[in-house]
Amino acid sequence: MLKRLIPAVLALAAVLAWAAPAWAHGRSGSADVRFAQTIAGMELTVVVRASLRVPAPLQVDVVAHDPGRGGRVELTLRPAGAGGSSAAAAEVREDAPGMYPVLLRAERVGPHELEVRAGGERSVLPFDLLVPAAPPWEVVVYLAFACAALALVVALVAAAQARRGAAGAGAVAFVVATAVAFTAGGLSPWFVPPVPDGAPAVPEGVRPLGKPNAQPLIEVEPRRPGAYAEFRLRVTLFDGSTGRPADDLAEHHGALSHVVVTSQDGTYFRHVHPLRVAPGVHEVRLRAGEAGRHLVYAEFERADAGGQLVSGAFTVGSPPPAAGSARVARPEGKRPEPERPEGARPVLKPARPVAGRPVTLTLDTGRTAVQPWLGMAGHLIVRSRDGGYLGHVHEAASMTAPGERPPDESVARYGPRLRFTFTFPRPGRHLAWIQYVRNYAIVTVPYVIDVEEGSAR
Ligand SMILES: [Cu+2]
Repeated sequence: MLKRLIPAVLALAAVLAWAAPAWAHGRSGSADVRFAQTIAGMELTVVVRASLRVPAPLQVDVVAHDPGRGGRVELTLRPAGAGGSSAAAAEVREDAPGMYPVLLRAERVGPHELEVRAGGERSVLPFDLLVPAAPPWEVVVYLAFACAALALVVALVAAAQARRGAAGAGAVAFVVATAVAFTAGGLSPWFVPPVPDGAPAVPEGVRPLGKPNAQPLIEVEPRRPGAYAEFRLRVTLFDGSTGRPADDLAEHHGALSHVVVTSQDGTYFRHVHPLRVAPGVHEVRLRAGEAGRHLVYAEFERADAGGQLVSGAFTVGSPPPAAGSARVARPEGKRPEPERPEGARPVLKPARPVAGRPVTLTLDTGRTAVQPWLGMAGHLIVRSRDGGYLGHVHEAASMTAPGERPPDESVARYGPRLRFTFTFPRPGRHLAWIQYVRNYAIVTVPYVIDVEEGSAR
């Protein structure tokens, strides 16, 4: 009996060892793809839902976190190379944050482009359309159960005909097949998941994290935006060795790139997600605040190169005016800066944070049903007063392990308390902004934290 089991178990191990090699940035075939986009005055997250097969309808949700003045958001899905495209549009309503589903059609797996158009702006987002592949162990389990059923029938028929030899063989085959099925099923959580259909092949000899970082260029247009005037901020990424555009950004916290713009004094704060207007070129339209120096931070991740945080600066307004000249007045009818919501007072523990030691910041939002934004229930962005340092921390309760699926925008199960743990590297005054989403709308809570010098230990 045992002798017969051993070859079966060895054969099973051989089949399962035929596990596919790990592939770059191992996104599972059952994960959604997210692109946060700041377009036409709206803050959107475009979510390409995972599909189980192709050809089939493909659901894309346009999540309007800040619908601004609203408008039509046109989506076009285009497979790389030949193949027909599919288009549809969502009508985002002014002051109606929420989810706007759109149905496109996917014809095949592999590299695709999703074009997003709104208000005369356009972004082209490359992604791989994946479909989960059947893992080898699943095939083994199904085959083994089929064999077990067949063996059971043979054994019963043979027993009914009083053929003891055949009945015994059938019974043994049934036991072996059942053992194989349960062994494969029971061990499956430890097997390497199969490469999804449509995933890019990893060329031989390519090491993960083997690419150099991208070289950034941060520019604004016009070079000196007027106070309260519209301007364009552009992040251009090059490959340092070839000089060609670095156009291989991976999805990083639900976007290709994240940009934070703050005025030196911190009264102006924008957390936005540029459009990919050309290979390696990421652009966002913004409206300036008061005149003065502004700091820009861009966070992104080049595939196989790891995450990067780069910074730049620009000045709003004309050169310092002569004494006594008039300041540019704030235009009427502009929406005021977001107010601090009722009850939102962060609590620090220890109350006087010390440089180099962890501090826990808890924000009581006063409400439950906080929703994730960019995969987290809350974001804490910290800047030193001079702007030389920027930190980004995620809410503790909503952190996911690598490979785990981030919570969906529609899941309103966080809060009322959001908790962040952070270590300030240097003492001094720091500006902090806590951001979270409720009823799909982004709430920003500004805060000032004074960090004390660490005593000698
Ligand atoms: Cu961001």
